[in-house]
Amino acid sequence: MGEDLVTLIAELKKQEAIQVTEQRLKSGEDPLKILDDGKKAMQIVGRRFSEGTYFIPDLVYSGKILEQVAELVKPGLSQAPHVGELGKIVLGTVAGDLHDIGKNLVTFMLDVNGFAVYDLGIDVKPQIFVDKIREVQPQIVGMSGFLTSVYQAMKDTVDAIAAAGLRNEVKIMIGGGVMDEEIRKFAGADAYGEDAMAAVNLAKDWIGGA
Ligand code: B1M
Repeated sequence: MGEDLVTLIAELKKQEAIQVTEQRLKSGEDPLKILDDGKKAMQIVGRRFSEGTYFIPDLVYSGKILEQVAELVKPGLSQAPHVGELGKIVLGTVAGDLHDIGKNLVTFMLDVNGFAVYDLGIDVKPQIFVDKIREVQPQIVGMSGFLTSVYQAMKDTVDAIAAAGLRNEVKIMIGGGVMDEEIRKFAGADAYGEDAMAAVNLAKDWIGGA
């Protein structure tokens, strides 16, 4: 099958990456494993960017490759019979952060697992979260963040939800490349999810779904 998917995405070989993805799907492989390889590849891309061998256009291009891979994989993940019945989740990438590939995967996985997801997009200011919570009254709020510079924005968002008197109405989960349990504590959120499936499992635990 030639080079593996992690290497192909990391080397920015779009056509080959798409071909290998199609072959792996055809052979019946678990789509989540393919997404996991995509994430590993992006870690390599990120490292090369930090080391100065890749530049912004490479980050952008790698993102486009992963988005296309994800589009191919998505149909294999969509098997939820009752979309939107388990509960409501308001979710977004916090203020100051424009990354959305990982957030979009989380939105997608929550959606196909039966949650109604209100995706607020990127660079979402705390007040926008608050307004949407008031409007749709979700059980869960999800915040994605991918930059160390947005730790404070995570905390500001939780604080704004509390100041609006809504903190006891929602469970809050955070996730994203540079997030972890320490940042969860700092921000005052209820849980940290490492990947999209962890987000789904947390949501099911909280809402009591299947
Ligand atoms: Co940027 N970027 N980027 N970037 N970028 C990172 C995040 C970085 C780690 C790269 C690096 O230097 N090593 C670094 C952050 C360093 C830091 O803060 N410590 C970085 C930087 C520095 C920047 C800029 C500042 C660069 C610059 O301009 N000088 C700039 C910031 C712009 C801004 O946001 N204000 C920037 C810009 C960009 C692009 C726009 C070019 C592009 C984003 C395109 C897009 O998202 N549409 C980009 C990309 C592609 C990356 C990397 C290479 C890949 C991100 C990605 O898509 N990963 C990234 C390196 C890396 O990730 N290691 C990097 C794949 C994705 C599937 O994984 O995002 O982790 P992930 O999502 C996972 C989990 O985290 C989890 O589930 C997802 C699916 O499994 N998850 C949750 C996500 N949200 C969750 C929420 C949950 C639960 C789980 O509950 C609610």
